Amino acid sequence: MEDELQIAMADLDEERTLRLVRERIQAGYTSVDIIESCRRGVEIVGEKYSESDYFLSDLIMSEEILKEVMRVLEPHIPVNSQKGLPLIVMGTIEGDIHDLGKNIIIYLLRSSGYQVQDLGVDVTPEKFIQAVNETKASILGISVLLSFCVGSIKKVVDLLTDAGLRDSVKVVVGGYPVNQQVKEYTGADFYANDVTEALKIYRDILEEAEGSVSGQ
Ligand code: B12
Repeated sequence: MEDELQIAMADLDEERTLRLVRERIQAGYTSVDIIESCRRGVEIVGEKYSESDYFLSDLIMSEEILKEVMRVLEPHIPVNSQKGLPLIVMGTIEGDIHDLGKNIIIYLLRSSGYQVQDLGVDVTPEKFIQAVNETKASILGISVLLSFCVGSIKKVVDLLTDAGLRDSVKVVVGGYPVNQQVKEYTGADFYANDVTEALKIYRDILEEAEGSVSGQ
């Protein structure tokens, strides 16, 4: 099915994109649906960049439009102040400065009541371990958009194992190049490259934790 919003985003037409976002909010679309249409549009921007139809300036333009979309969308994202949810540490892996997807996931998680410590971008494996140690977080989220940075995620998982923390921390990796193969190579527990799957993973981890507590 043709998705007008996805196309407007892929065309880097800011005015049309924001108009469609506002129309969809009015029409009752969920924020997840709206974000997904935009993400797919931005994916096309990336493909056009790979084919040299778009340039670096177009990637930057897609960033600006996506930030505006989030500014329009954020006041409409429902807030759930559920208490006692697990603490999540999250960051973009060393060498990589892409953070739009990570920031969206963090925003949605915080809106759902999770506490999230955001380490930012270009985070070294050592810094991830230090943050897990300091916060005692039980979930570690790592974002990666550049394929050649995937190796550093494996290093994070290896360091967690060396520190004796592997069994107490669920590792979730996310981002455009992430798939089952990346999950297996890095030793992560879960992977997601869209919002719906990402939120489902955190819900599943929570349910599993609650199940193991009530089952004790
Ligand atoms: C916007 C963009 C940029 C912006 C980033 C701005 C920012 N603040 O993030 C700028 C212009 C800075 C940029 C720079 C570069 N980019 Co760029 N960029 C993109 C683009 C077009 C969109 C990324 C994006 O924001 N998508 C929208 C968000 C919502 O989607 P997402 O990130 O996938 O996140 C979703 C899911 O993956 C998931 N998710 C994400 N993180 C996490 C984490 C967890 C824990 C979970 C559970 C889920 C999750 O949930 C999110 C919501 O749905 C992509 C194309 C693409 N296909 O992704 C290229 C792309 C990633 N860039 C690319 C490249 C090559 C570069 C540069 C090297 C270009 C250059 N010559 O300088 C630099 C690298 C700089 C660096 N060191 O990091 C390539 C990477 C190729 C590769 N395979 O490695 C891509 C794929 C474009 C392409 N097809 O060639 N880029």
